[in-house]
Amino acid sequence: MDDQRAGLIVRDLLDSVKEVIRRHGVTYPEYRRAVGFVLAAAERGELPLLCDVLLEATVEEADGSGRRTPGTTDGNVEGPFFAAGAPELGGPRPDGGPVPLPMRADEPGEALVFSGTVRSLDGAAVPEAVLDLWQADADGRYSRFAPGLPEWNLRGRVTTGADGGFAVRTVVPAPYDIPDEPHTARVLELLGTGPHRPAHIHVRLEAEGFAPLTTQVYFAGDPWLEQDCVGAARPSLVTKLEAADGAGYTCRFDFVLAPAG
Ligand code: MBD
Ligand code: FE
Repeated sequence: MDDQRAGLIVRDLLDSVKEVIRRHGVTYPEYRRAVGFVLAAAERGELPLLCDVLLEATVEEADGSGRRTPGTTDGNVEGPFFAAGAPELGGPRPDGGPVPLPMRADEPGEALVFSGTVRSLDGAAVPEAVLDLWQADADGRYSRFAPGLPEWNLRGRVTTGADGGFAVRTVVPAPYDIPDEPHTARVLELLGTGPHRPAHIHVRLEAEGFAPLTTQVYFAGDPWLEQDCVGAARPSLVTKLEAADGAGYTCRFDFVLAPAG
């Protein structure tokens, strides 16, 4: 971004904020309190969460990169919990079984096999596509951000096979709540938005010759799909949890990538 564009945006942003200050006759104590609120949120490390919850879905919409091509999978917000460098889990197993995401021996929650394909717009399989997956555990916690979880718990990179297929074994993620993040929760309370996100699995997809895709997969019937505090959940990204023979669930999602450039 060049300085001219940055200057334009900063000027417009300030004009909007000043207009609100004037319209409401904001008082000195209110102003000091607002500055203190932002400072305290920053000191607690909440700013990435707060900004993503309040603004990222709008940025994703306005930017629109990677989801302009009709017929390709919609993008979705990355959120504050991506971590680069997740373990490489490789391609499909010779026996066709799902590749387990790193998890605890006694990982809580319902077992889930998440599988699908990666294809191009013409329906051709995309082999060697890399899916970088990350999700909350059954308590709604993300490793590397919540204390007490193994570093890469429920995070990993898998590669599609010759038929464009992938399959991972994980657990059903819990809807994400924001109860332990007081500043973000407070803003959502003031807005009258609940502190909930529908359960979801994040994915960053990369394949040679294709535009990278950052998106999320949601589950039908989730009570928070219509009240996502981030405003990001989309019907096109909803899949269905099916009870598996034996125990747990399966779900499928077929991704369609746009050509690079
Ligand atoms: C999340 O888990 C998330 O995915 C987003 C976008 C914002 C807050 C929490
Ligand atoms: Fe998330």
